[in-house]
Amino acid sequence: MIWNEERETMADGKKKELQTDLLRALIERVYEKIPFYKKRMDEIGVKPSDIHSIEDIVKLPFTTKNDLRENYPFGMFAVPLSEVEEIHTSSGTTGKPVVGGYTKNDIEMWSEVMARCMSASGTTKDDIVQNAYGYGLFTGGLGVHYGARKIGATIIPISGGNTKRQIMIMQDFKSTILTCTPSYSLYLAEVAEEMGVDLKKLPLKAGNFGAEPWSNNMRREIESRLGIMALDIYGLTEIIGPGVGNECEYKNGVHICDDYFYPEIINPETGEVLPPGEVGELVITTLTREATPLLRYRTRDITSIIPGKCECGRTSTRIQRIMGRTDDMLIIRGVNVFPSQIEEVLVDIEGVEPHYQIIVDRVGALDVIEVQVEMNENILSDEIKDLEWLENRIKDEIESMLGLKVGVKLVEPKTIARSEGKAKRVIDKRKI
Ligand code: DLL
Repeated sequence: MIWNEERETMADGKKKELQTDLLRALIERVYEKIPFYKKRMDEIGVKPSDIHSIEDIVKLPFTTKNDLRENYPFGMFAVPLSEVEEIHTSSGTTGKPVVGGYTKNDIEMWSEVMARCMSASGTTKDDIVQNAYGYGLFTGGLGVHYGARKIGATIIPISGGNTKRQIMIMQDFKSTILTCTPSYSLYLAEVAEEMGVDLKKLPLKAGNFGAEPWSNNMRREIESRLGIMALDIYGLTEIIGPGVGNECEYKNGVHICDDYFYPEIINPETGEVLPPGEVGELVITTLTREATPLLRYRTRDITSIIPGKCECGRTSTRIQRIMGRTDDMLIIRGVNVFPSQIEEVLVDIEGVEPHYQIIVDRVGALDVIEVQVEMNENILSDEIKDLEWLENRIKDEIESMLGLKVGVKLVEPKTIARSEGKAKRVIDKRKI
């Protein structure tokens, strides 16, 4: 369902005009209000008057996570705190978090983009949204909340965790939409199975899953175990939170709300802008954000722009689902490895569960990885030689995908820690 027909199906020419107008206004604003940007632009000799069209965006400087850290907490704010209605931060576990501020208009814009994302997954005012993203400083909970509110749906603000209670509420309140991380949705399925509850028989019909990378195979697993349509929602605190984009029912890339968030793909090594189809780092400019506007923010997320238009009628730029981050890409003996590639293999293999962890270690001068994956109850009682056969099969499949030999260890069911939010897939012992 398209929430905002006029904006979401806008012709390319008109969209460009709009983006140009918004970019020009943005540049004036950040140059005047944020000393960091004035300095950056002066350094490279660019004035607001040099920006005539959206294509001139390439003249502007990038912003990095480090820039935000150096201006922590409020140095990048373009408005006084008295104008700020809400503050969120990233869930970063190392160092200071990234801070995002929201004015009244920012919250209104967030509600609008989230209404689009949730409508794309079929949410209407008649739906009951079980929102199991964490409420708090994390943007997941309140972002979904604002979108569902704008649509007029009934919200269950249950937040993450307390999984048995989630299942009970889901049954009793007849939730129709589920919002949480993809890994948590599978944990919900597992607990429901233990409780003897068949989620497929409940009225649940769809969900917006995001905040961490997940694969198409994982989608199939979620869809079959929960009996729903599972769509990908993307976003990050720096830009707005969830709501930067969402898949539509064609499941063919994430539609970016590009009338608010202007996307580019760059070569992360050189900063050069790459054409549609080429994989690189996603860079986003917030065209209207008032409290914490960002120019060409380097997200570190790896993806590509999908050429051509989607059958759904939306004209927005689409990106491939995020493959991983430049900073969680492992380089093992010269081979680039994203946890999502390993997941892709595991989810397709009979006998193991999509619960896994990748242990990276250094033996002598050599980096090695071991993939620990849970076997399921059905094969637990199999003979040792059958389990060895399965381990070898997983090794072979990963090797043929990555061109890299890895260790594989089958572990007992339910021994890998479950997460209520973002799953921790990589344990890097090299840093310890
Ligand atoms: O995770 C916002 C969010 C909440 C998105 C709920 C979707 C749903 P942060 O905590 O700032 O914000 O983390 C942002 O998470 O740069 C990506 O690396 C990753 N990420 C978010 N959505 C996806 C996704 C929220 N759909 C970081 N696929 C981003 C892959 C995702 N990675």
